Amino acid sequence: MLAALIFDVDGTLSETEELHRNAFNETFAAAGLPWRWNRSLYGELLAVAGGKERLSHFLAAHAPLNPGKVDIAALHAAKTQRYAAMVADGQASLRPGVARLLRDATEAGVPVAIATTTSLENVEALLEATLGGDAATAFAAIGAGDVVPAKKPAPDIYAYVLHRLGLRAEDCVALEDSHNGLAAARAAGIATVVTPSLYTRQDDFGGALAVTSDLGEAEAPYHHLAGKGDGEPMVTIDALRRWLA
Ligand code: XBP
Ligand code: MG
Repeated sequence: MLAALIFDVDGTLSETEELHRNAFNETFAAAGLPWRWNRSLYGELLAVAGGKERLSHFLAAHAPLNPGKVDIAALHAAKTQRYAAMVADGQASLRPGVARLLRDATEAGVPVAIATTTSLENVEALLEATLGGDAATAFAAIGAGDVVPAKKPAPDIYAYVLHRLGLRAEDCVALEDSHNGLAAARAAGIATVVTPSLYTRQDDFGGALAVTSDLGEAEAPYHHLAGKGDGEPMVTIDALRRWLA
């Protein structure tokens, strides 16, 4: 039984975190704010999921300004505009095997869905730029951003998507790239395949159904890292059915 695939977005569909980081930094500069997030700091800040939540955390922990003087929602809205423009400009591409697995799912009649902490605006920009104008309509459910109050690692966004799909957790598979994402999916009861990304390679992926370098292509198989799928080339619908059984 494989009733649906539920994809994370940032780090899983695409290596987007450098674009998010650049969008934050450009937004700070345009607002005359002195902060610049380098890779090492951003790696630490990613422990807090969600851009607004990350900003609040940064202000509380690091920023020299009085947090009350910064309009986090307005700053984040400006960042979202910059990020979506970068994506529309072609600066993001899908990770190996993503388009193939999406096609595979469609051919097998397995619905696909999205569960992400980023905004719907950003998800639509990424899908349109990488898969074409109406790509979002191929997803049976999209759970994004603030539709739930508690972001990953809370299970809420996955519970929301399961509810929208009308499916049971044990019949679905989640695809994630981070410890926070894995924790969220697992807390919702969903078996999870992890493809670590730029900022998450050192994360703890204990409890994952499988951990592979990426989803794999026929001519460029994944590297198996843990769990199911050793000796196989790709994450496919057939493979997921076997791994879940
Ligand atoms: C991704 C995130 C997001 C992005 C920024 O987590 O944490 O916050 O970094 O996006 P996941 P926004 O892949 O687990 O969903 O600024 O739009 O929140
Ligand atoms: Mg992610």
